[in-house]
Amino acid sequence: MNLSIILPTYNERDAINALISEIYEILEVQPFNFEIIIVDDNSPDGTYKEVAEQWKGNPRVRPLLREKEKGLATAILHGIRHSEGEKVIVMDTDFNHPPKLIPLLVNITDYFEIASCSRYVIGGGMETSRFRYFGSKVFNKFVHYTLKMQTTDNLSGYYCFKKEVLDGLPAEKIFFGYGDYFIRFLYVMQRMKHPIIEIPVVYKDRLGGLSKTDLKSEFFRYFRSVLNIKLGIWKLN
Ligand SMILES: Nc1nc2c(ncn2[C@@H]2O[C@H](COP(=O)(O)OP(=O)(O)OP(=O)(O)O)[C@@H](O)[C@H]2O)c(=O)[nH]1
Ligand SMILES: [Mg+2]
Repeated sequence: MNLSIILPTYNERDAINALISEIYEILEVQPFNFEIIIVDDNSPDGTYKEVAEQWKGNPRVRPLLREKEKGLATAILHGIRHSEGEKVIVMDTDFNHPPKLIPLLVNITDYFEIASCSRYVIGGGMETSRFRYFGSKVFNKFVHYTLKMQTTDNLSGYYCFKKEVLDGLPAEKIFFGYGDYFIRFLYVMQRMKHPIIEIPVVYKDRLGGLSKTDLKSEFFRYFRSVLNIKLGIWKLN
């Protein structure tokens, strides 16, 4: 298997099948094998059922249901662990992350081990909220100066990587919490000197459903996560 797309969902019934269809149409004309893995945390709106019914009998679309555990980062790790692809793409399931970048991400990871989408390289941006765009930009500067990270968008969460970069690593020590897991992921990858390229992305408006991000509490979580790395309170080994 060449590529696994991981789609974490929580109450995304409105748009999830449209997103899977769009990804599917992009991928079925590509010269590589793929699977699309949906990791749903037993969403009350019935996201899992919606996907399972729509794609029944199609082995390329694999909905996974987590009945006990909840949380974005552990859902992504669950998907990665159940995936068969040599490369993995992780993305939001509400159309914030445009699927048209998928072929580019897959091709460019032949040359770089990780391709991470960024709102802060030339050509990137955010159609959704100016407040979040600039707030995130300032936070990313803070991450840059505190942890000496070279990546410009450490909260993106739309990326492709060769799965082997996680070989031998205690991945559960990276993949916990919410969007802050991505700071830890990029931090570890940069410390391990894996080649990373940033690709410009323009975030689109969420299509349907409700946001799961509570800006204030997430900001404090992200801030704490960065300080924990800096002060050595968080360590990989
Ligand atoms: N499986 C799983 N997925 C989650 C969980 N929380 C969020 N997600 C998914 O993670 C992605 C990001 O969540 P969003 O609510 O879109 O967060 P956001 O992009 O910061 O906020 P918006 O601007 O509203 O799009 C979406 O695909 C969600 O469905 C969770 O606890 N479990
Ligand atoms: Mg979103």
